[in-house]
Amino acid sequence: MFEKILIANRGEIALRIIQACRELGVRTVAVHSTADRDSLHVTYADEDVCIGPPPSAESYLNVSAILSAAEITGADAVHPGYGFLAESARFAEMLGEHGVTWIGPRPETIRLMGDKAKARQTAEEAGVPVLPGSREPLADAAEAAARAGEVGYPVILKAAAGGGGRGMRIVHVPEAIAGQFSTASNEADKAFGDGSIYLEKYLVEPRHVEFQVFGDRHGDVVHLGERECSIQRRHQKLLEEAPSPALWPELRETMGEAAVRLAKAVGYENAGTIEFLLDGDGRFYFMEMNTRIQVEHPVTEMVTGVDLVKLQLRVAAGEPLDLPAELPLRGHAIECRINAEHPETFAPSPGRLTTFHPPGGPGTRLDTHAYEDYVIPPHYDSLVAKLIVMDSTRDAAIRRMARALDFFVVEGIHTSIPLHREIVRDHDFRAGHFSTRFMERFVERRREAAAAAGGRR
Ligand code: MV4
Repeated sequence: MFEKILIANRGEIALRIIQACRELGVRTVAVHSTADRDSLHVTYADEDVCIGPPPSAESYLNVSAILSAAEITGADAVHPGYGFLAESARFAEMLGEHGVTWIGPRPETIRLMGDKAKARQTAEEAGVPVLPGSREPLADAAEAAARAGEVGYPVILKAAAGGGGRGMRIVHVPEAIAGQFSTASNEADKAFGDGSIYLEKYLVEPRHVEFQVFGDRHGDVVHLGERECSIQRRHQKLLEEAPSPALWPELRETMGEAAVRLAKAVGYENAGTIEFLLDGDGRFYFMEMNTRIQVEHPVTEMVTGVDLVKLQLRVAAGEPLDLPAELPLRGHAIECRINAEHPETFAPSPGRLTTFHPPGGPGTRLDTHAYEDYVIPPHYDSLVAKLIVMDSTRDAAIRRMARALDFFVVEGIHTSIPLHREIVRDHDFRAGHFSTRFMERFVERRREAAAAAGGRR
């Protein structure tokens, strides 16, 4: 095992990694911007290094400052968390050149899966279902029109260098394909320095179901079940659960086998997530692979009993996975991402937490870097806390989440807690009847209800 690792991140995930390290007896180095001097990850780490001013580009994305911090503190390894440099193949490579271990997959794997067109092709070659579409990036608007005609409308144009919803265009009619292709390609070129676009048949109301996979350095790969991630808004997940209410044992097995097949095909090491779109008839299609630990990893930890962050360190240190191929899953877990934002307008709401009373009790976990009087800086993402509950059944877990949300008091800023209280009481959510369009409908219904109430006044 490593003696000392550097954590190239901030917020709750930096703290989560420090917790794992403490239990493993690994010393920790925090890096931080000048805006994060009073952050708990700095307080709890054994050592800390200031790496720059508040903007991420000059601190948490500052590769040379982080490399220097690793060098001067003598860190054996770097854990990137999620976001920032977590999927930078170049950073992973540079660490290797400096003799520092990257706690994550090999740089080549990050690079391959970062190209969403190549990832799709790799999945297809591994025998994992993909939607009808283009195998290679589209050469021009004429080819886009030809392919779209073959697969049938609606189609979706995706940037090879995009991912997570960035640089996508849905096209419903042939008249629009050429124009949309050109706009998408130009935008992708501006945003990512790569205008490559590929195309797929567009699924209208899918669910987002993703499988947690794990590989070790000895060629062993397992999956740890799935997470249901359809409750999201503008590609930001709001609530995740494990298991998915849409799967049944045979489908879980088939999808899990597909996920493992793809991970094995690329010699996957460490933690990864294979995202699928699932239609109403139980057909599933590869969407993307994320080559990092994810925000929503705790729901998987709750139903498997596996500490995924500790496992990341063990596997990166060369230890074997030592997990059964078929991991038993127990109970049901739900996570609510509590954001510092207005529950109706979704506008960011940084500032001081004048009151912070977190909930506790059986089966209730809170992953957070927040505390009373902590000031949420305006420079980073708005995640304040992840409230995770588990219980024996989905119904019981929902009731536990409703209770925990009711007992969570935050004052001084706006948070998404009131929004989450509404979601967990929603009839369709409770019934498990929803798709990726759930929040669109939810916000629309709320607008209508507000308009009706206004009309009565
Ligand atoms: C799709 C799709 C429908 N059909 N691809 C969104 C994020 C990026 N990973 C790909 N995404 C989608 N790809 C086909 N062929 C619908 C989405 C999508 C979506 C997927 C998961 C969760 C939420 C979503 C919201 C809008 C669109």
